[in-house]
Amino acid sequence: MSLERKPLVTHIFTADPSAHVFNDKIYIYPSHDLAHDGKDTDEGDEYQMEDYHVLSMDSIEGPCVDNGEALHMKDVPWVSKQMWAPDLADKNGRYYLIFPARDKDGLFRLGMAQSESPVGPFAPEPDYIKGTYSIDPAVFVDDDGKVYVYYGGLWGGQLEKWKDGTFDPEGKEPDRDQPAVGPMCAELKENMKELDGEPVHIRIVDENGEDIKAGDEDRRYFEGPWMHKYNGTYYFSYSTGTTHYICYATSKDPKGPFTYRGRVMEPVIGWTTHHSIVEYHGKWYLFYHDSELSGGVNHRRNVKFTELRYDTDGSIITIRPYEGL
Ligand code: FUB
Repeated sequence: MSLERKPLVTHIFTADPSAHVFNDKIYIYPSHDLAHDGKDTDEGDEYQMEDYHVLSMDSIEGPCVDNGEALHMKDVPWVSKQMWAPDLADKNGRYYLIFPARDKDGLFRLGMAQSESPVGPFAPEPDYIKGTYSIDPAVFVDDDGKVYVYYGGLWGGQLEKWKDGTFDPEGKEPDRDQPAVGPMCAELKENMKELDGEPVHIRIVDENGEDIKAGDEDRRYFEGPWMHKYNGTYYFSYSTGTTHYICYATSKDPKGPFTYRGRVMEPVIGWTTHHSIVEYHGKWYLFYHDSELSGGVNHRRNVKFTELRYDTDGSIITIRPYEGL
């Protein structure tokens, strides 16, 4: 029986799935939600994750296997709490897990840990990647071998507090008629442990080339970036946070600007929506989460997948996650 649109595992809560294919198997790198009774806040205090488990599937039919704990925050010297949405890249025969967490000063940073196996265990670097901040890293290895990391999230993810590259605890989103805060993009060096040059803000523009505005909550970037390439075009997809959509924008350049194209998926059960897109055996799949398993508790989520289809003009056909179920 297919697992499509069903929780992939039910023995733990999982979220923020980053899916990849290695050696013909599907590997999923999720957050591991903890089942506490704490209250929701705008800062995301309810997302108290402490470790990572890697899930895998021998085929899209399933079953989905939990390969156990792959990294715990007690083994990462710079982390104080909240290991949020991770991603992974393979490079030169090794597997690099990139993850956000709060450092000892309470600032979100991005860290790296590596392994010779896609399921870990992962050996962390002693310090976070210099020059990084905020959350939700998504790594994209381009056809020419260049490695890009897209990242950033508003509110709990602190992105709006870093507008000029230094941390301002009072930093706010721009006025509603001003360009929205863009996600970040940085290149990684060959060693996968350092940024190669200064990170840049990614611009998301409308069909007239005008920046999407901060008040345009149906379309502006909030968190949860993903990059994939389809027919030579770069597709940048992301969550709009407060309006709970997954949207996408396209470009011929991995650093944009990206032109807004539409919605990948309508809202799911639960406040957050977070996804990845991967090709497997000639079909495309959206991995995502909702809070079905917990009956709607925002911080007790479960990962799922469904097929993603393109129209003939390359646009993504919007997924309505509960239609036909
Ligand atoms: O899982 C914690 C946070 O919730 C992630 O970083 C966001 O993308 C949202 O899914």
